[in-house]
Amino acid sequence: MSMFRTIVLLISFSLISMGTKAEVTVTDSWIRAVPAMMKMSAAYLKLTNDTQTDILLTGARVDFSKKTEIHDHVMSNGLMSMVHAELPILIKSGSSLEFKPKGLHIMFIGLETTLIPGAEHEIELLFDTHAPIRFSTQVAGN
Ligand SMILES: [Cu+2]
Repeated sequence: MSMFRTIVLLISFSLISMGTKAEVTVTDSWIRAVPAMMKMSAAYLKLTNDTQTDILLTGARVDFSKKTEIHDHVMSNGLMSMVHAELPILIKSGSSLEFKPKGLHIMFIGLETTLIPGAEHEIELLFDTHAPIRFSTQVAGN
């Protein structure tokens, strides 16, 4: 563990022990259910940075898909298309970032599990200078 990372961890621990609300939280998360033959899906969520420092989202990781990427949608010539989001994504202290249909999303390519509505799966968000955040979320219908 680098010195810088150790210092960042110490700072976050001391903020927690002081009783300050200093967390990065995930809310409103869900994974889109897809038919078994479809090997792609996406997840949506709201990420809120209540810590005193800006954080940088660098990626996501799951154990049910060959690839996990962060995508966005762009409009060009009246058509909406999917693109790789530019990483890392900055989430300033006190602000939040929304992943939603037709916008930013966590893309799963090469699904290895059928995403059945109601099933729970874990997603891990990866950051620069912040520990990974692992959370459980539910598969929901379209
Ligand atoms: Cu996508």
